Amino acid sequence: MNGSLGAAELLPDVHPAWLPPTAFRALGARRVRVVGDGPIADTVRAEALAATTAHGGALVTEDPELDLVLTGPDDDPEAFAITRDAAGTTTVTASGPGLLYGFHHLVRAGESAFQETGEHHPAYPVRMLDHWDNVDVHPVMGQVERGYSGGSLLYADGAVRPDLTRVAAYARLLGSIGVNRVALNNVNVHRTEARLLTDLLPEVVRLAEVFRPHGIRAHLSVTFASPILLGGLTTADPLDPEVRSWWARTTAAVYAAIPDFGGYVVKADSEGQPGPFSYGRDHADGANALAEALEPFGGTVFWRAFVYDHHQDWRDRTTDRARAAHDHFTPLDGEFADNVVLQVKNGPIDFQPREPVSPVIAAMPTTRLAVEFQVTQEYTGQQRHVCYLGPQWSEVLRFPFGDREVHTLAAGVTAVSNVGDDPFWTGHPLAQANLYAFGRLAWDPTADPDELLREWIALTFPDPAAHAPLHELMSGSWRAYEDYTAPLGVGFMVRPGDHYGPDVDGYEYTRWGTYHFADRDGVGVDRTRATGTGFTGQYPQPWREVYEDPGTCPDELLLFFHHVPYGHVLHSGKTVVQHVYDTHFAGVEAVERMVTTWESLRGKVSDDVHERVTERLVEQLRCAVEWRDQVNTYFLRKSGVPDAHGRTIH
Ligand code: GCW
Repeated sequence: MNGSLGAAELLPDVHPAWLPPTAFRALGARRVRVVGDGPIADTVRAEALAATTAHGGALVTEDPELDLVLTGPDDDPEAFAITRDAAGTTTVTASGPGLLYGFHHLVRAGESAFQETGEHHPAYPVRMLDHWDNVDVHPVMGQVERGYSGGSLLYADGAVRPDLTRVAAYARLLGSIGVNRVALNNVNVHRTEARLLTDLLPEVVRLAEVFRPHGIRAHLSVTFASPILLGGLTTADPLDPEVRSWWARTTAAVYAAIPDFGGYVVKADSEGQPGPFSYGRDHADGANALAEALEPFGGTVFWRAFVYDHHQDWRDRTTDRARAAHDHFTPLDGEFADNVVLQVKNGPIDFQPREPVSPVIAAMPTTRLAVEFQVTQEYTGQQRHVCYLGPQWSEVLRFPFGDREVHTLAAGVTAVSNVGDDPFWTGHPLAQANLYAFGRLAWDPTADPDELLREWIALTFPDPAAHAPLHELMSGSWRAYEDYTAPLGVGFMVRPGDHYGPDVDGYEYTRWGTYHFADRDGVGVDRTRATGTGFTGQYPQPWREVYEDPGTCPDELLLFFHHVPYGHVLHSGKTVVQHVYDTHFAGVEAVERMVTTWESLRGKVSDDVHERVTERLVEQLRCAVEWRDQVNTYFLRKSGVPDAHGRTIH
């Protein structure tokens, strides 16, 4: 089938997410005309037809109340304009996917949007989701690396699924929030997946066809060793002419099959993946070789900055994983080709619930950067816990480096997807909000994440009686998660391997570079210039000073930057150890309130959703209690300082 799945074709056994028929209420009673041809216009037409059929409107060819018009080509096919004439007709014009975005803007904003006039543009051309899906089931990581929503949506039985109906429904959801690029396979590229670039390319063609009608371009994660692995060459040296010509030929074949192919995602010299270092070359040499092959076709290389020493010795206090991306990449600023985007994780270490913003983002003014977020909740409860991450991403995007907020320094945003073949898409039905908020923030990084949460709730849950309680349950859920897990930005007190649940010392003596250094006197990582690893020096003013001094460092990041005694007094007036106790009790209490609130929603949300979330909340509460007790007991035993309120610590 092709990808134009309209709302009328809702899949019976799949949750409609934020596009149930009721979401189209505002639009549906109108007489709607869609003018234009091609895949985007067809998608909009299918949507409009479904919406009007369900709500008593009609698809018309003349006298429309809503006119959706695909114009001739112009330079911003993703933008749309809304006008209103004296007769009361609202017209949306766009020259490409903007028509779809305009349509969904009206759906979301409801009646008021029909009165407005104006132009809308996405903040960036790059609004991308990366799938860490493997074609084959990996012996350790399973089919989706860090996937918490069942198997892969894209692949089954060692190939792209024969029936792509659900992929089309997914593409429809992404198109509705403005996501315009997907990478189709894991950045850790294993043997079978490497071949998506060559002999398995016809499979990729099928996927690209399904995404195209929703304005979404397909990308592949490729292994840097492809010329050896797939091309039979003896080297993958990026400066070798044969290697370059192999990439050129291979890439030309990809474009012959998929003319709107987006480009490559590359994890090189990172966690065991091959890269240019083997040949004495640097990351710019590596990225530029692939960029050269993609350039004639308008393709982009997404080169990841997640590079660090993953064989560190815990005894070595001079190596600091937080420093690694900046140390590796900032000397290369200005050396990357124009069609390279450096993909930088939002924090300097690894998607922890709380990290400072990566200093790399401020340090490469002549490189195109994309901020990478993790929608899949690897370190934030693995879709068993409610954890609405919109506020975290918003804080990052709005973080000021001098007079520029992060979103103005970036050329785009990317994120690791959280969907799978689960009937609710995301395992935890409320984790759909993260996917939604990511897309909406990628379109407008200045949007208020709390408003986006309200928007998602209103679209997803038809009964208004559910809206306020749901908002209350979810809006503070990231803070609650932060409260009952690793304190004050120190991070990584998770179980090694699967990264779920507490294990305070689990990573303390490993090779991964993620330590907290707790002893009987204190805890935290000294990353100061004065006495520590010097990481604070990677920040521009004022942050290099703000973070350097425990007196000015924000409480929530104190242990990321400083090793302090347990009696150190925070800005909040509490000692560090009392803060640990208090937040851990408070975090569990917050989850208990979530349970009660959710219970009150029985009958106000559909039974299947109620049942699934109830099941997950039982686990969240169990796990939060485990976190509270292990962390509190650990610090009581280390410090010997009793809880000021005499609560039970085991
Ligand atoms: O957070 C880590 C994950 C790895 C992942 C890596 C990365 C795909 O634990 O599973 O590998 O990040 O971002 O490359």
